[in-house]
Amino acid sequence: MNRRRQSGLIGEREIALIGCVSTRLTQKTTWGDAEARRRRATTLPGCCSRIRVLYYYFFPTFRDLFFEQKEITPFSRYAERNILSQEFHLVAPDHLKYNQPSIVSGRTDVVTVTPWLAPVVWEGTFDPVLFDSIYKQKNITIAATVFAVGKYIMFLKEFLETAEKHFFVGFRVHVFVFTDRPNELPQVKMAAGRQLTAYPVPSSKRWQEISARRMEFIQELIEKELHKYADYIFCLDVDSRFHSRWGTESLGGLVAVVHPGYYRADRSEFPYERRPESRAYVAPGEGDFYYCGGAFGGLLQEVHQLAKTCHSNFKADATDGIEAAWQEESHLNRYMWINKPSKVLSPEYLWQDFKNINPEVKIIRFSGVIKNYAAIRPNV
Ligand code: UD2
Repeated sequence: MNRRRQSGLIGEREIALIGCVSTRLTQKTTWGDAEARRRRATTLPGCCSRIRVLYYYFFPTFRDLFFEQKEITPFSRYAERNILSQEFHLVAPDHLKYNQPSIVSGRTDVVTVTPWLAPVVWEGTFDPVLFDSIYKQKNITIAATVFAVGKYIMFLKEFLETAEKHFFVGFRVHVFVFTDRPNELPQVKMAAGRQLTAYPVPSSKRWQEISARRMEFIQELIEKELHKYADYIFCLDVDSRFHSRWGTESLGGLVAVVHPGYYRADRSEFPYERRPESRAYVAPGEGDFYYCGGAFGGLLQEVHQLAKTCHSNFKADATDGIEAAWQEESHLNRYMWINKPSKVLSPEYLWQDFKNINPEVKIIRFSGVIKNYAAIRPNV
């Protein structure tokens, strides 16, 4: 992250860049001399540019895309497909029949919107038919990453088989398995439009390292491969299985899942990193929710920014001789405190099999299986 972005100052170069995005996002343009720029700024298009400056500045994704020339390049195709309409322009097919929505009746036992007005997705808050019909028209590709390093490969078969039944059924899905045992990939029959790719990674003697390096490899995968064709990405724990629908209702800019172990707890009990020396530090009295490290996602550009930030903060911490309490989960929680998720998924989207089900949880979509840590991790 450079100083300019940290300080929030907007220079003439940025204004010039923003001025040209409406014609072609990836094109580098110069606006001539300072006088010409000043003249344009006083005309109607100039005013529009200024409004756009403010708009993009307050929406970090687009600010990054347009302000950081270096970061535009790998995402050029992505940018050309117009991120704005991809995410915000929801076109329903004409004559689609679905249940009449209401703004006065619905779920009253749970909160369905955050204080920054992001939806919190619970069963009964969305219409799956409507959602799928909207996203079918967008012809999207969803990537999923899952790490199966060492003995964790044993969880992969059930993860993949249940994903076939419940995870974005009917959509184009590309699952990437990061593993040190590519030859042990299970045979799972995948539906048309869905595929599986092994991505070799080194093994490790420390589970903490495996968990923590996920952000680095996710960043790498997006930069090397996914930017060419994927729209959304979800990053999931392998020691889990799907039980019911996880679909288009979960799509959003930056998407986080509230941890099933802490959603009823006071924020003072959240296991955030509490040492100020760490870049994952969250101070007492701060933090919205405690989010899972085992499931997060969103638009490719957003997840790239998240992975890159968490990876670089984790690395900088390591140089200073500190590892956050819950590795990348701690860094993710710090990131989400500052960069608010645009969609929050309820603990239906990552439950834990050892927990009793609470009455507000009407459906379990995805859950972590019970496991014997001592038997499967490379270290204790
Ligand atoms: C929690 C998080 C997990 C991570 C971890 C802290 C949830 C549900 N889980 O789970 O995402 O943030 O705390 O680091 O939020 N893995 C391997 N091989 C190994 C060890 C781990 O492939 O030897 C991968 C695998 O994909 C696994 C993930 O790393 O699902 C997380 O490891 P874990 O499940 O052992 O961590 P856990 O249960 O503490």
